[in-house]
Amino acid sequence: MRTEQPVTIRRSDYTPPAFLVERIALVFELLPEAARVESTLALRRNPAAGPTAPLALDGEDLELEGLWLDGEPLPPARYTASEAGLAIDALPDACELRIVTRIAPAANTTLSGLYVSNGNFFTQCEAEGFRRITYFPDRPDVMARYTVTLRAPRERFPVLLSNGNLVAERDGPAPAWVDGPAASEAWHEAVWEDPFPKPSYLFALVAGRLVATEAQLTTMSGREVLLQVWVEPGNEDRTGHAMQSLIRAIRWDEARFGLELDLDRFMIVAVSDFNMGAMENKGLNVFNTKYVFAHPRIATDQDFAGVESVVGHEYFHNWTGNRVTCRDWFQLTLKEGLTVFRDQEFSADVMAEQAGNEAGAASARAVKRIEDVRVLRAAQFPEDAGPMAHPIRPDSYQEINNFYTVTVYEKGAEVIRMLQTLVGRDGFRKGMDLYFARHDGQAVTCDDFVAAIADANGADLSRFGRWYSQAGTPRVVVAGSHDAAGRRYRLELRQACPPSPGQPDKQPFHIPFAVGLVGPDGRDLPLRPSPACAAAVRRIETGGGRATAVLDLTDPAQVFEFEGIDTPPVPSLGRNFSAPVVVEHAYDDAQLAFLAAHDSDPFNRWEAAQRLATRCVLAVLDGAAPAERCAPLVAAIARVVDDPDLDAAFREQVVVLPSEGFIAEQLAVVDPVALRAARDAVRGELARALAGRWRAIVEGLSTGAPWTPDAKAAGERALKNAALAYWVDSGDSDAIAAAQVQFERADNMTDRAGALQALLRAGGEPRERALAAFEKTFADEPLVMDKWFSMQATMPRRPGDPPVLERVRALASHPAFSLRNPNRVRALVGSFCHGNLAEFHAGDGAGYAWWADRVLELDPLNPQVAARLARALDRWRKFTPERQAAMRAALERVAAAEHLSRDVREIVTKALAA
Ligand code: B3K
Ligand code: ZN
Repeated sequence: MRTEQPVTIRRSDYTPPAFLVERIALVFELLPEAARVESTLALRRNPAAGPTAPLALDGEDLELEGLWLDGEPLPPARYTASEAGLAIDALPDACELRIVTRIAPAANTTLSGLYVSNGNFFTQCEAEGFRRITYFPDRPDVMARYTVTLRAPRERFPVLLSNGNLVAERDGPAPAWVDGPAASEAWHEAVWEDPFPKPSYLFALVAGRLVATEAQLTTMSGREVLLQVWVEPGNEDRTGHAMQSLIRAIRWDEARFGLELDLDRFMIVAVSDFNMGAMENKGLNVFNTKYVFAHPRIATDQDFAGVESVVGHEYFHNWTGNRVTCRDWFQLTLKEGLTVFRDQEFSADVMAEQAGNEAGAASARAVKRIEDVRVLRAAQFPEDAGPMAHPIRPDSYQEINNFYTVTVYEKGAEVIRMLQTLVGRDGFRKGMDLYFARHDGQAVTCDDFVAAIADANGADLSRFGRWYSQAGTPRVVVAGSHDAAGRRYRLELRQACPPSPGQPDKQPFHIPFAVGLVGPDGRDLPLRPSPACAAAVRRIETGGGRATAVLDLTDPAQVFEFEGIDTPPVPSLGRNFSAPVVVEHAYDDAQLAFLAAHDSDPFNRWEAAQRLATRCVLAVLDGAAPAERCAPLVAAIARVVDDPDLDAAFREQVVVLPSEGFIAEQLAVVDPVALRAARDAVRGELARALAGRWRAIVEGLSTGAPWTPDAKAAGERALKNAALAYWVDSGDSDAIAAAQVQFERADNMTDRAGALQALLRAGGEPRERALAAFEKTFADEPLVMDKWFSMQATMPRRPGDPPVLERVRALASHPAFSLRNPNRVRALVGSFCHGNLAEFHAGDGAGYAWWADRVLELDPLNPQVAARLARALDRWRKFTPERQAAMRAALERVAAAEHLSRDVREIVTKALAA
């Protein structure tokens, strides 16, 4: 394996490529142990680069067989070869270069480049995997037209797929270089042509024994297109939801953004060994089976939603990412933030449409918003406060794969959402239209995107650019005061952003801050800004009993005054989470309970209940008596649970307490064991005080009616399962019996896994019996076994239990576990290290030593997955001193390893840096 000195790549060092590739013809001769790749490049000197610059071809782990320039062999003296590729000097301004390389797909455990999974070939080229297939200027600003010929033994690899359109298929002889049994097999070939120029990271091939589910669709302009979902034989019955999601995504992009599918054929292929969720290769999306397979027997409602959103996400990349791509990898959020925003909107629109009426639609949108904000706060806020903090457009990196982060993706999506909030939904559409009119077919920057939004709307977004250049989560501190005599309410807003690595001081951000004022009767007060601040009030939205002002917060401190306010209102701040900031305001418990009951903004109703819950946990952690301290929370939650006007999905969001990870971020020093005890104490209060209600919910919603996939039924399942867990926590033995019945009789995975989760909380015999039964039933379903691994890795430790680490250790030797499969690693090792705070950080430091061993074991196999796992210790400085010392020792042990990938090295050195 390679051991590399850290090299830092900087955004400011960007230079245009010396040569452009007009066309590339690739011929693959595929055998698992050895593949031959012939690449013919039509090169032209880039007028934007110097007249003598050498051609730089990236290459990694390749065996070079030969090079030909305009038909003549190129002697080694004409080029310089290094670990990182080839440089060729003194080339004519236009020329043809032919390169033959050999690679070993079956030996490729990194799952980057060309590899083998279950006997089939797959590729993954983003970000820099194409260079592991052939020498090429492997950078997104080199866009070429591809023709791809695939040759392989016909029996073993009947299906040969690549990007674009299939132009020929024929049988042929085995290639001359092939010997042994493969030489006597019958070979065939397929030729694919992609009409659209694309960067190398969007190249893909798939070859093997696969079957397709198909659908035909007429696009908005009347073109007939073929849609295919390819899976291994036997899995056809679980592709329906992915196909329906694809069709919905195509329709949605037509309706919302006027964007049409531009190919005659669009394919999705499922693979079980995959480093991430899915990949948007042009016309040939490759997906982790987790985001394709959906059948109620094996997939939860959350899995169904995940499939829909990832299918949407990859499809939406066809315009935001593929037609218009990134100039360089620092611009990654240009495609990722925008595409996450688009998939969030897609899911929200689909959920709202299913709701049927206006109130249901608003609630469904709020639920989606809450889910997205939970992810942001649980994962991105900590990242933004830790050693890997970076702006959504980073300034430097050592390994780009380490920057496919929640910051680039989820915070990036929030930044796009703020742009939409600033210019309005119609204005945003105008901006998108201008972006495509200007940049279709180009590789561009984030500045180009913001300029299109600004120019289409005549908006001043000069300060807004700071969201792209500054890391850290801004804090907005709000003080409110009522002037009874003047009948005015005054809001004073101050913003500040903590320092982050390399950025000690921050400039103020342009924050769209949505506020409402809730009057004593629980209704929104009409908003009349005083003339002095009116210019900074961007918009007042009314309708449906709501009055929300969108304020332009651009300075470190600003004052907003509203007139005609007779009695002190309760301010509703940052409605619908209008900006990715932390909002601080001195609410008292009664005000939070009031907002939780009345706020016209459903997001902030949830938010108020979460604030109340967070405070309870923090107070109990500080020694407050749970029963007494939790009374206002219990009352507020009871009120929401009892509210017949609220749908089940929303009520479920309100009863779920903030995560340990989120609460940990509110603390200066974290003792995860104490934190879990405090949170469990608050849970216990809710469980016991409302035990009758939990029981009633479970019994009321356990109708025995057959499973249906609709949003209403899914919401009811979610609420029922949350209630079941509380009921079990209340200590009522009837609850355990009810969970066992549900576990045994469930006709769908949501209810079966929900019951199992509840039984894991119960512990003891019922837990072990259910785990054994689950394992037996689903031994042949890897994705379900992942749930089995992950539920045990994240389970609580009950009195008398050994540390959960012991169980996790044993599970790592389970025959269904493999360090070579990223889903298994995430399910067991990732879930434990990232998702079971109290057990991973149990006092003795054994978890950290185990973590270091796993990182070191995984790194030579798959650096990308190892680097993700390595991030589990990012926040080590936040913990108690003994834990800090043990974590530092574990990090140092990893950092001192003799052979370390660039990926893991960057993570651990940044974690250890001051
Ligand atoms: N663009 C890919 C992610 C590639 C990750 C490379 N380490 C999937 C997506 O965001 O749609
Ligand atoms: Zn993406």
